[in-house]
Amino acid sequence: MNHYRVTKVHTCRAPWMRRMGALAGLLALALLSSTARAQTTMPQLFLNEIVGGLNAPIFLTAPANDSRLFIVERPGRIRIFENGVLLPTPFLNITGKTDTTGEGGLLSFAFHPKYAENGHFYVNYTTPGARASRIERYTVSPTNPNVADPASARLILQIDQPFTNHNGGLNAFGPDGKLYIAMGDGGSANDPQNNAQNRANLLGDMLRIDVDNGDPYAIPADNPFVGQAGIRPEIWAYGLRNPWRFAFDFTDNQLYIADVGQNEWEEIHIEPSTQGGQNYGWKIMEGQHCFSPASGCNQTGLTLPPVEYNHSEGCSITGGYVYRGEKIPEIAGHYFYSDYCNGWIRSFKYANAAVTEKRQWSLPSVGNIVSFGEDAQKNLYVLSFNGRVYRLANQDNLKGDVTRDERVNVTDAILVLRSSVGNATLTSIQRTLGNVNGDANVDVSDAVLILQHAVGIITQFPQ
Ligand SMILES: [Ca+2]
Ligand SMILES: [Ca+2]
Ligand SMILES: [Ca+2]
Ligand SMILES: [Ca+2]
Repeated sequence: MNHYRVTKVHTCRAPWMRRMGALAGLLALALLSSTARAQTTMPQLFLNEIVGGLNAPIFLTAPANDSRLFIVERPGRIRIFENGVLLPTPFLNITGKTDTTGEGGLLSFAFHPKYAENGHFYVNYTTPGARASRIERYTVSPTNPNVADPASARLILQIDQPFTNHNGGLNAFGPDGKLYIAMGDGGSANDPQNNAQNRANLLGDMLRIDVDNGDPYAIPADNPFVGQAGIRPEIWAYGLRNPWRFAFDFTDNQLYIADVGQNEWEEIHIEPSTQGGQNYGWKIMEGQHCFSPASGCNQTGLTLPPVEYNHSEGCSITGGYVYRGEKIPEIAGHYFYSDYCNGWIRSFKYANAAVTEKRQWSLPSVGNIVSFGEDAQKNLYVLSFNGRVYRLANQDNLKGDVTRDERVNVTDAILVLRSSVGNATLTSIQRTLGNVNGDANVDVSDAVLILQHAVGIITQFPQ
């Protein structure tokens, strides 16, 4: 194209012609963006409260092919939520071995991929005063699937902690069947011992061990630093500050690590789960920015995060999961995360080294989000500092479900009927869900429609 000619023609046009041109451009943009919106219509998501009254819920998981939810309470208990009931007896109680000093406590656990056969699971907790991080294996009772045997404890790994914060804390098995353990830089601030860049210790690292061989574990032969002098062979990747939560996407075989930042930047690293050896940069860098030194840092060999956000938008990243559940197909493949201080929930897709579809969801506030969790059906959960656990849901699927058990049945119709005669009071969320005919009121006509839906006379509510 002849740039000079284009410029010349443009400058010769009358002012009104230029305005018309600009208007046509705006119109085209508007049409384009409306097309884009139509192509990416997303459901209205909703956080459906599943269970409350927990004591500092901090992690949630489940064994494969199991309908139970296992919820970690930070003081040292694992609770089971089964068939709508929080069982009074904990699955495991190790409150005598841990306390919640600093950022300590029982921080997570992982079921062995062959839990159904061997009954093993692996906890990650800090010893009293957060003096050390301990990885222990426990085994379920041979006679009661809802209770673990406290006497089955077996120490797998202990890592001394110099400070009470930045203990990492997540255990998870990868697609390769190896146990991955996220370790923070030890704590204080600004990594005073330079632990994240020092591969002679296990602080500030992602570890990978083989719990099916060795005593108490074996080093996988394909760990990236095996045989290198002065480097701990357990290290899978390093240069992490406090990787509080990380997640494997078993569909795309990617590892997402959400690393909590220091003063300015929260970051998410995404790498193929088969690729180890990365230096994720801390404390040379914080996010995509030099930290020490503050400018002109040597970035050679560093792997930078494809996603970061500034402390103007939060204070501490809470990493989540890539959604792979069946109930909300529109968000399949989207990675969800939050911020502990601001409580928003955001997501994006990551493929071919590109981040797309970044969005912040419009959701009711549920306070400080401590962690996400995933059940055996790959439903996604949000755990709040308020002691409650919420399941991510499509609000349209909840229409008519005023009891919010994700089933529309006679109980819902009765509750709406009772509220219409002043015998029950609905919350504003219940009113939104119960107003199935979309008019101004929640009344008998809604109850009738819900009843018809419950017994199969209708399969859809009027829009
Ligand atoms: Ca620490
Ligand atoms: Ca280290
Ligand atoms: Ca219901
Ligand atoms: Ca209505």
